Amino acid sequence: MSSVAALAQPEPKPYGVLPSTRQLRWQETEMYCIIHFSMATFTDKEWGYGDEANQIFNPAHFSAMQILSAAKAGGINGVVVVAKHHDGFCLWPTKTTDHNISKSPYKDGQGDIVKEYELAAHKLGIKMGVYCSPWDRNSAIYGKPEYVTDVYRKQLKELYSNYGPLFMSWHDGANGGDGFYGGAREVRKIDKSTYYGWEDTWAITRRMQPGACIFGDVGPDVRWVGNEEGHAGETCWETFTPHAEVGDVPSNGNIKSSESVEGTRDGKYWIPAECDVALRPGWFYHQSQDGQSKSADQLVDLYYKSVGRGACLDLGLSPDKTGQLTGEDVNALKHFGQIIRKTFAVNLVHGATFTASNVRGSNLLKYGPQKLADNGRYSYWATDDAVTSPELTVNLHSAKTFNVIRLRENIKLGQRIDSVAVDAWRNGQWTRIAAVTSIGACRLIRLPKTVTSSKLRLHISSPVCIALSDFGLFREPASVNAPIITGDKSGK
Ligand code: FUL
Repeated sequence: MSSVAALAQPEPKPYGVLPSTRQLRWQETEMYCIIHFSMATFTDKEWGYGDEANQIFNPAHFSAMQILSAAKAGGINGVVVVAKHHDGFCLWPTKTTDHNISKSPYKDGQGDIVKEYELAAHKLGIKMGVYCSPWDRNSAIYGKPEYVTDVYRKQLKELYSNYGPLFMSWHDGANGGDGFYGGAREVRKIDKSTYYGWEDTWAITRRMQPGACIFGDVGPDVRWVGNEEGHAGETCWETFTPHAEVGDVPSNGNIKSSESVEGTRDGKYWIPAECDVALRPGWFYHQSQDGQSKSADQLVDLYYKSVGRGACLDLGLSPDKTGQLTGEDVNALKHFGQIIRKTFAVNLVHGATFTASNVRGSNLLKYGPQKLADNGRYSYWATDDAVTSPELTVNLHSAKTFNVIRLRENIKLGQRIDSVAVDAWRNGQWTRIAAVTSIGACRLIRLPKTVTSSKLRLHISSPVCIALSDFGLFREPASVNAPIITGDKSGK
């Protein structure tokens, strides 16, 4: 059986719902960070009440460059700036409220932290996104329709107008409760299904930032994975049919989030998962949590459980009161990035021969190179239309030692594959070394120990012919379990 370049062959027909170009771009981002640095950093809280004096906000050494350089060293390709958290304090000079940076001592009221992030991100080649909390514990009119139309949506419009093209607009599900509310100091409950008028809000995002993926509990572009621990389900589908927790209409804050972890096989919409998790115990910096940041090893584990399950990893970073990441955090990121880069530097499949061995009369067709979104890194292999459960043999031509297997589908043609089992030829026989369900954009299988073999066999099961864009074998560096040494903030 030979593999043939099949440029003249018609491409396989797409299957089910498909990703948009903006979703493909988001998928290629793989890892980004969300940065919580605001009033709550100075009040040592996770959720500010909204009554904070603007004078409190005055970081002496804020450096978007220090923060984003450390993120980049960690392999992070995008940033979601928390421009306003639940306390309502805006990190840009907004016209919508006095609770903002222009009324603080920072740079004598001339500062704009969102702009500083944008400029640093641009210099470093990192994508820029924003989070503007819909819940606002400072606003006197929170709970009234005018808050949505005259405050929240105007804030979004300011953010969408002044900070370049955004790759994400992040919409939180935390909704209403007690707060300052202009001095009322009371509990305000809103109807989370209807109050924010998400359809109208998201129409603004689409109009002003057409390239931005909208994140929310229900997507519509990217779904919350249903936990803040940074992992997707062992099986995780890119497609999803959300259901409401209460009533019939699912919305941000009203969703059966237990279903988000795995998504839905053949779901109604293409809404892949984002796995968010903070590097430190809290989203904001707290001195009492120094020494408790996740280690590089823990981050590596989360990488396999998020990116390796077809999702993206959104890592929470928390600059301290000076306005920079601590040495401990900088080092964890640096070491994490080194491990990931080393692991995937050499693909041991290079030069291998692929054959579809059990399929009589069928060729394994190679199409490509195809553009996924921007990187153009995907050519792909497909079986004939009638061949839905092929067995692919990968001849490595010499013994290779590996402990990571990577599989990707050409998701431009939908999520087709149900499951893959992998056998290795060892001691004169086939031995099963892994079996997984759901592949999608990326599936990383981290084996419990290394395997040495010169030949592998994949059993693929799919309702339609397969379109596999990647099969890779890698070996993690020996230093994965090396201890983390805390260092200075420059990462030295
Ligand atoms: C949550 C918020 O309530 C947390 O404070 C944090 O911003 C996290 C990323 O999203 O829902």
